[in-house]
Amino acid sequence: MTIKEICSCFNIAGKYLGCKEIPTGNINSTYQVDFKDEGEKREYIVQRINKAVFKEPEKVMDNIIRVTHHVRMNIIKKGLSTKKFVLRAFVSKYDEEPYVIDDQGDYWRCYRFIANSITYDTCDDLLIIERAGRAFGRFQSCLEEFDAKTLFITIPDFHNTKVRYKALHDAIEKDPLKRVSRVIADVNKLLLFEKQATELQDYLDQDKIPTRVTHNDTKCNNVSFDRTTGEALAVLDLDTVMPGAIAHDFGDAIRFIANTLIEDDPNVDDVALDLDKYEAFTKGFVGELKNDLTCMEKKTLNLGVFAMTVELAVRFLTDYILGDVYFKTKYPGHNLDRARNQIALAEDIIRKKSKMDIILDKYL
Ligand code: GN1
Ligand code: MG
Repeated sequence: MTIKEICSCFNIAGKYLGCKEIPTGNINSTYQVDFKDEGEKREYIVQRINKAVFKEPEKVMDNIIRVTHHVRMNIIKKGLSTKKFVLRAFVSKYDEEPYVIDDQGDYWRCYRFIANSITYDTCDDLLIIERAGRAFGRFQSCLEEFDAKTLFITIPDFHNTKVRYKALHDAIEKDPLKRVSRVIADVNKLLLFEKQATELQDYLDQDKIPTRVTHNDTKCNNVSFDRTTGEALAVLDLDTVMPGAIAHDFGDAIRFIANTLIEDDPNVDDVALDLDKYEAFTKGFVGELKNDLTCMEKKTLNLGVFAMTVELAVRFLTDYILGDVYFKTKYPGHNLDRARNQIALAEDIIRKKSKMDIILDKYL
């Protein structure tokens, strides 16, 4: 089905004008769609959910609908605009489900595009970074009373770093494309990190840190900003909202936003953790949440930065070894570049750990 035909199945008012693909995500296919209604242009985001990754898209959408409903109620309580601060998913004309299934059995969904908003794949503006931190913190605090146990686990063990390491070991064992010999040095570095990077999972397994509703994909391009005022608006990409640890969200955000380079830049010698960016995000995120955090959660935030960076390195390298079957790639070796970039970042995080601790303490 064409994007126009998909759109015609959703309850969208007005006339379809056209669409363009947004190539940033590594998993789903995303299109920005224009409509004209009552003389005004209105924009929507239409996405095909990757079924190889999300095996049960209905459950992904069920989580999203319930979480956005809960966030919406809290946004109203805070006196903020629900059109700006929370995603709204459209339902099908035919059965009112928040998705449409096409003739190939693929699931599509449609969100309202937040008017006059923009997202940043990279960002050097410390105020924007601080606001991104505040937005993820606010998202978290809006979901404080939401019972994490009621969410579907749409990708089991998503941030279980131990399970991610197990998958790497299995991939090395299988070595289906004979790629392992090319990445021995990278594998060895990851093995050195394994004990420390899986410590956070130990704390979760032993209930030393609480399981909360977490976003689980806190890249800065998952926050929308007002183009004119620079204000942080809604948190986007709620596919992986599931039970998790706050340190996952903090760590994932820092590994992405405070990297001096974008996560797939092959110039690994220039990869480093930018402490100013680290501080800006920490100020926003921790500033929003510190009164809600347990002592152990506070202690494990920086461990989360290391764990999430290593976990991504492990996931990218595993996918490289298996033949690039999970993440979308733009060229052969793309996953290997991503893995090496994250390994270099992890090495710098080890070097800067004590400086990060001093900065974090300032905001706790
Ligand atoms: C994937 O497609 P995107 O950018 O939303 C991945 C995340 C990774 C990220 C790395 C469901 O997210 O876990 O951190 O790529 N999402 C899934 O860029 O695996
Ligand atoms: Mg995502």
